[in-house]
Amino acid sequence: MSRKLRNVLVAGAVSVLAAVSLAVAVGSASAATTPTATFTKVSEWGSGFEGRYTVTNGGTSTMNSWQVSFTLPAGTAVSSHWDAARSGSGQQVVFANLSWNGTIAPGASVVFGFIGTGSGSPTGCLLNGQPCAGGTQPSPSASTPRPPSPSASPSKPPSPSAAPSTPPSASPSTSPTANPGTPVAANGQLRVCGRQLCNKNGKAIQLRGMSTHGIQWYASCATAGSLDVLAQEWKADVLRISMYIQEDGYETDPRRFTDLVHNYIELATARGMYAIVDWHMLDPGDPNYNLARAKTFFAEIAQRHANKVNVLYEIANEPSEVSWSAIKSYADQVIPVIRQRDPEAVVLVGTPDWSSLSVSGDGNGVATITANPVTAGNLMYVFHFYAASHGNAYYNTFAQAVDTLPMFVTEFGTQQATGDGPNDFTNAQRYLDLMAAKKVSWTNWNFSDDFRSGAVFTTGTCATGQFSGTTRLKPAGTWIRDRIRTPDDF
Ligand code: IDC
Repeated sequence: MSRKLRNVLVAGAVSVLAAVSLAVAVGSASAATTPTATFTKVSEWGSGFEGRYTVTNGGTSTMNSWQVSFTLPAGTAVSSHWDAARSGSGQQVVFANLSWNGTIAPGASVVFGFIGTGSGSPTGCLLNGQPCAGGTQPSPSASTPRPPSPSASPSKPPSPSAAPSTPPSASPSTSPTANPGTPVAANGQLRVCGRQLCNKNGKAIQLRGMSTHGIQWYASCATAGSLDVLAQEWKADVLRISMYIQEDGYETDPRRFTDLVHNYIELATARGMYAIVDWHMLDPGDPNYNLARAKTFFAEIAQRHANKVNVLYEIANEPSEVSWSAIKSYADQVIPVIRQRDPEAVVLVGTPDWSSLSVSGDGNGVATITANPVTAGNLMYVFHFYAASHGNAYYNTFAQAVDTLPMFVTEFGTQQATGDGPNDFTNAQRYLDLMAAKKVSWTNWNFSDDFRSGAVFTTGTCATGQFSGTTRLKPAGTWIRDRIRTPDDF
């Protein structure tokens, strides 16, 4: 059976399971004339579940804050949550809005969620002290169990922005819905579940793909043709779009670079790949130096692509010579800008000392982050390594981190940290084996024809447009292509 067909069948089987899993829906947003909070079990896996509340303003005046409280039966508990502040004690759970999602216009909704342990469901739900089913005018279907509503599904509706917002140059020949069996069709909206990345059915998955080189230099290597090869021949799940801020990047022409990124997102989407928008800050190493730029950029990107399920936001490539608390402060300011517009997308945050989890610094990165995590949920921390430079100290820290924190390796090379020099495939394979075992997703540096050994194509390839096959690949390119092509376990 072909890999693609198998993916479709597996995805179909899993979504049937998800659809028959218990969905407890309280209230009917469409019928109520007052605010409602609707609960859905998005997925269940025996020992736990992902729960989601949709708070809908069914009234006629704007809501400025919201609080949802409920009771869980003994043996059921909340283990993690996102997009709400949690209080309450024992079996009594209270979730309230964060600073950025308290305002709900009439007719609009806000979603927050949590991972539950056990198998019970909430009861006695109150929204701002009133029954969640709709205050004084509960709808007739108030307590009738029903399947998850489309708005509560983890998959977003087909993107209305795909057609009108597509820059002409990106005009994809195929739409995402015309690509059944692609990674995005199989997995839909991703969410961080515990320390892992889960697909729309709540299954932990691993994505594997490539990072572009800096798009200010190597745009000719990331084209419709090369991305066809990446998606179809290499069978990549994900494209990282690397937009430098300095070094002739974004800061020189924000409009042009924002449009380039829009275009790459459309190209990845049309090929059924996930797209990581990489804010490639490098020097200066303090992400706060580019804070205002990052807010402007991510506001537009998140606004435009909010209806897509395949965009991940990497908000700081490699912080350096800066404390974790400064990085966290930056993340706590940029993430709300994204979440306000695209509430469900996974966000990736770089870690100290060139996304080494501080291995290149004080070495205490995992403990420091665990003690003072980024405020928002549904996010992962970033680790980068270069196999010919980064031996046991890096490996051991990473191995510790993957059991503790949600991790995503958005950059690694089989060579030295310069992206050049001899390959150490043995050490690289050690990292890849760990990432496969733990289902840690990765993108490799880089999909270009730069002269360095870490650029997959031989110099001059991009100008020819001949990306297919293996004849134009450097050793690192052949090696990584084989490891991306391996069948996925979606
Ligand atoms: C390198 C490129 C090189 C470019 C340089 C610019 O390979 O062509 O001149 O950036 O700063 C990273 C960075 C990534 C580096 C890469 C290899 O995120 O930008 O690319 N690397 O040095 N961190 C560790 C290694």
